[in-house]
Amino acid sequence: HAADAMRTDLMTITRFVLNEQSKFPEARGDLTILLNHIVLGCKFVCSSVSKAGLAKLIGLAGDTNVQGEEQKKLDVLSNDVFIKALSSSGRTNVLVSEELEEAVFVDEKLRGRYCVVFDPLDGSSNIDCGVSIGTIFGIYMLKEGSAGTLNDVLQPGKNMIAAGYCMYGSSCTLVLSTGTGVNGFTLDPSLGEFILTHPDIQIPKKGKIYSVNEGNAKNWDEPTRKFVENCKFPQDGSSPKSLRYIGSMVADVHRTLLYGGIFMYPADKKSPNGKLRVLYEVFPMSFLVEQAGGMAFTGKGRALDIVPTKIHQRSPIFLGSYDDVEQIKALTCFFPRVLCG
Ligand code: P6P
Repeated sequence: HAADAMRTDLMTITRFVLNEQSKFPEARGDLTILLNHIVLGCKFVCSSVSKAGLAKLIGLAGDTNVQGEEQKKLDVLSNDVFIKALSSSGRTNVLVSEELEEAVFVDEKLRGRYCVVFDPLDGSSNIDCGVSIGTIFGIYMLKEGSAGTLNDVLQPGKNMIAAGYCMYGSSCTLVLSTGTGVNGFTLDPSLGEFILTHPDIQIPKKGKIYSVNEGNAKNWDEPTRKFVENCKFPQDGSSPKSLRYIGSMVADVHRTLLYGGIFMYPADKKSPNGKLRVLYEVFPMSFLVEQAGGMAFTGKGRALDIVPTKIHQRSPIFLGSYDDVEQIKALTCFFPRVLCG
């Protein structure tokens, strides 16, 4: 009967978010409406990504985005879909997209109280070979008394009220936190609904996996080099960790959340701030990892404490199982990389 109950008592993401909203009597339902529009965007991108091979959507669109990378048609499509879905919700004010050099200020008639920072299709260089890619997003409230300026999206990550990602892989999985834990939903294409499949995700306290692009090892600083060395040749006689690196942040972080371990994009001599973007990669993933009981560290301090000054700025990141990130923190304090906060 339990299985039947499960089949008939479907916990959709819409129902789940409404349940969450009911815990806050003063809530006006704006976040629920905003999240529903984000879910719509994810469903659209999921369908486009799964058809890409057939619809010949892959291949270069000819333009290049602000990062100087060649823009694939799916990037352009995903960005347009999310900008339209977010602004038409009537709940957003300032939007930042990885694909757009400048922030978007929503038309006055449609303005709301939330600001969304997002990467519409992260890892898109992997599209053509079928590796999982994803949408990453973070949500801020407008600052007190603000009518919507750049400062509303230059807040530290700890001010986010929600964050999540949608991974487009063998299945379409949306992982979300609104500040009271992390939950995963899988799209049932026959229903067109995201169903709760990973309730209350808790990241294992310690993991057996380390995830980093070893190709950058030549340029790493001493703490990173020492930590990776320990993963491969443990001093305490424990067994070496396994290396798993997909090169698509959403896939690497999703595996880290479910299986444990540490995901790193460290600073190196070539890129002193690492590669990943603070607003729409580091902050949302750090928010989720902390909500799941893990830790997110920049090599200098807590990732969510960064106060951004530019919307596309980068930061090094070490995130995952609490005990594993503790180790890299301890090494950082031991080696004179920076003064330890
Ligand atoms: P590298 C993908 O381009 C991305 O932005 C992230 O999704 C991923 O974690 C990282 O870059 C991979 O970078 O230098 O290892 O190829």
